[in-house]
Amino acid sequence: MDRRAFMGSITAASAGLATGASAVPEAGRAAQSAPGGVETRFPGQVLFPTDPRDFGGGGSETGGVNRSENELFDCEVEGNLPLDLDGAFYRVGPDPQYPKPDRYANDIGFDGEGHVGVFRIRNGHVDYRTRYARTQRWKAQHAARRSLFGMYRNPSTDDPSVKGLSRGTANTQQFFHHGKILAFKEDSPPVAMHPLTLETTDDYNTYGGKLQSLTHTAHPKIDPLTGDMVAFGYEARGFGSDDVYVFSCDPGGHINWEAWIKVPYVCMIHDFAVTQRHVVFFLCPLAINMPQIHAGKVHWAWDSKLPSYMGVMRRGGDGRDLRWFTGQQLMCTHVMGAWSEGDTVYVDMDGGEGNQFPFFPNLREPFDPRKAAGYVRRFKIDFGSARSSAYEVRTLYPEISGALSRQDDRYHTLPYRYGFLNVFAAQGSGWAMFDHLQMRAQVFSLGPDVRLQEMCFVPRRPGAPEGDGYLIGIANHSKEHGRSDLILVDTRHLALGPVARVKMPYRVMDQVHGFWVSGDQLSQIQT
Ligand code: V55
Ligand code: FE
Repeated sequence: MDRRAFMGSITAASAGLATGASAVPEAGRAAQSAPGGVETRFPGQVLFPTDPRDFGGGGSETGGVNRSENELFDCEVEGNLPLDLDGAFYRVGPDPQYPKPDRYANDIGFDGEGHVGVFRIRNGHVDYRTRYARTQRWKAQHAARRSLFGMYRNPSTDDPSVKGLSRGTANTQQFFHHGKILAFKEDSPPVAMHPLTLETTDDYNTYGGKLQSLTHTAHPKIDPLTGDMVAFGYEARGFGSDDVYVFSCDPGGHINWEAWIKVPYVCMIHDFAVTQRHVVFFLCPLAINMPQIHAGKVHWAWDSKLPSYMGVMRRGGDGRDLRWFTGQQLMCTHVMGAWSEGDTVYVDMDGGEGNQFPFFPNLREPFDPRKAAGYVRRFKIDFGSARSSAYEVRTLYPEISGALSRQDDRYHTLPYRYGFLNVFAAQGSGWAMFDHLQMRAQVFSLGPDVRLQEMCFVPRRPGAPEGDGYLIGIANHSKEHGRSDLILVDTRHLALGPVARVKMPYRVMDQVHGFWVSGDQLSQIQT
């Protein structure tokens, strides 16, 4: 998803985007959703609403949707794309397949169908391809030529014909593991895709039938020492369940550890932290809200009476040693890095002091954009002390606000030095690089006319030291007809600007997250 939809809400102090979707009268919306007059519409007519707050709002004209599966062989490249750079940059985001019926037109952007794009980079050449994930949902809607699934994570709003199908959109993040691209949505098992063709090979990937959970996080971690992928699912035994399933899967795709735990209350657990010794879950008051769900609205609401928790358990154990630690109320979404020193656990996440997602209504107080501003927070949890029941947390770089934390992904589970954050400032979006050893921050930006999507770190070459390489990501021009560039910046010379630009002739599909896969890994794939 584009910054406008994802982060505009977080940073926009002004009215418009900060209005919770459900706060807008639906009658007013329906009228706006049919430009040119309602009488020209027939049931199932493909026409997206004009109001940018609506699902697919703005349609193809103003970038509310893309919907176009693209291929571009040998993209134009400006500058010096390193000839030894070999790998693929994957991206995924929600891209509404069909407009919702009027009564669900105020559904949120997070409910769009997952559209995956890949830039394959090798020998100075770049080939681009995108495909929708052929989810069960996508296929049913494609056959019906209309939307069949209602509101975000609210199955009671679905067309009766889709009962029993996965609601998963595969729209949030993708990982490469055991030879597959797995495209994730946290309410469902992933979709498996061929890494080069992006053909969907499994619309409901359960690791050979062994996955016990009905859900699967979009933010697994890969242990660089073993190659195991550690993941979890929350609401794991079905809608609203307080069960969490934690597991790991070996490089062959076989589940080799699993445990079940319970949460103190059901809330969005978007990311988690994994160290060599521990698994950590962050809970924040974005909680399931049954009255809202019964009213045909979205799954979550912000209830500031609920505490934030860090839950810590031993990795590889049975989960019975899980303990919950409380502290300052925060909404943290993404983990930058995490490590353990003995039984002390450190977790770095970006987060704000209040709700960061205004499209999930606040139950008790108005949405406060100042509290939504995200900063890097370092949590310290003393799992070794039986008496400790609180986490400590401090803000690391109070001068830099942003979201979508990343690190050099080869340092998942390990002590790490370099972190990255996507910055949203009036003078332009940026990519921040933090050196936690020197507590130094640098910010890369292309000015106010270019919006940067989430970046991803690319090692300079296999085995390069931590943080030595490039940041890769999409830059959308507000001029040049909204065209996109894929840009590559050297982490040693952020101030020198992009090393190379892949000049796209159009605006590419929007993303939530991106993922880099090295050429070494791809060379094992059959075409
Ligand atoms: C997030 C994104 C989602 C979602 C839940 O931070 C959380 C983000 C794109 O979908 O369903
Ligand atoms: Fe995420």
